[in-house]
Amino acid sequence: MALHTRVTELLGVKHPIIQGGMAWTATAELAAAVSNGGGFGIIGAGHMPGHVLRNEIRRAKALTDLPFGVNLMLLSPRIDEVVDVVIEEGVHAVTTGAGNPGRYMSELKNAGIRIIPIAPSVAFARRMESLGADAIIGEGTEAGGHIGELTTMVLVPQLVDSVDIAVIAAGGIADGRGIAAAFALGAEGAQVGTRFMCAEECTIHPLVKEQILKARDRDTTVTGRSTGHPVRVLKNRLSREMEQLDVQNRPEEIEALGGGKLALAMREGDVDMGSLMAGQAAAMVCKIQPAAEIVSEMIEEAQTIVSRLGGLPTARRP
Ligand code: TUI
Repeated sequence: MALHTRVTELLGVKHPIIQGGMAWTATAELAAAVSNGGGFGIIGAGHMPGHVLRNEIRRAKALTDLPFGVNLMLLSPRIDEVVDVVIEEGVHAVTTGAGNPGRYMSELKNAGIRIIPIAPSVAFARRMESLGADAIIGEGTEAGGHIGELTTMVLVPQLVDSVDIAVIAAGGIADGRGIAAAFALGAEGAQVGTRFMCAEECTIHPLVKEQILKARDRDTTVTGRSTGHPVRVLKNRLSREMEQLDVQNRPEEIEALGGGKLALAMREGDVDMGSLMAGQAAAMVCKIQPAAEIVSEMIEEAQTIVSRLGGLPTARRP
């Protein structure tokens, strides 16, 4: 049974799997490999300056003829130049995270770029729909990196009941069971981050991949709650130091300690003092494999489950 939805239609892809736009992690190589595998690859712009992102987009174009996207990290001080580059280079769609993309929506839409904001709540999703979002990603607190409060299981069905645009589930999805569960909740696609960190084409440091493969169920924690920007990471020396500062309510020192630590982990491989942003599903990632194989394994497993359950649910609106 093909899993064709409004999301596969919107993104021009074979399978309803979107790769998470992970900063310092989702490079051109990974994005192109996911798109070549039939999913929707995404370059994570993170804090990149415009010229670096331009280069990544051009490299991805050289690696695939299929559509791919860019994740705009809205806390970036360089977000304005990043939006300009995305418009100049042209990508199929953007996802946005860590804030409100409202002020960029008309510019992006006028350039023909589809906009898929990440929403941590129903109110935010409704606001995005009214501003013209093409779909919405409901990201639960199981996800890695900067997170909201609600779980995927509770957030996604409420989004499905609250907006007319398609909902993509994210947070805690690392195998075909997660995809099937997302569909059962009414989602029309799934965003997968952590599992793609262990794709062969993912260029993060091998020592970080090793930490993900070793991770067990309770090995992530949330740091920085007192800063207003809670971040889920694999536990290490940095997360323990941050936890101390959190209980002492010293948010400025957490922000200072966190600066540059994602690159330290992902590029330098410092797994003690680097920020090992990853989701709870790290515990479910057990091998390094090509991105295309991750996509096909997850889809085949989801299809088997969906047919065993007797097909996809029909939309339920109150
Ligand atoms: O954005 C993410 N995950 C991220 S961003 C990131 S880089 C970073 N590094 C250090 C501190 C903070 C960020 C690492 N991981 N996921 C999507 C996401 N978006 N999660 C939560 C949100 C979000 C939060 C508030 C989206 C909108 C929002 O709206 C606030 C408002 O304006 O109402």
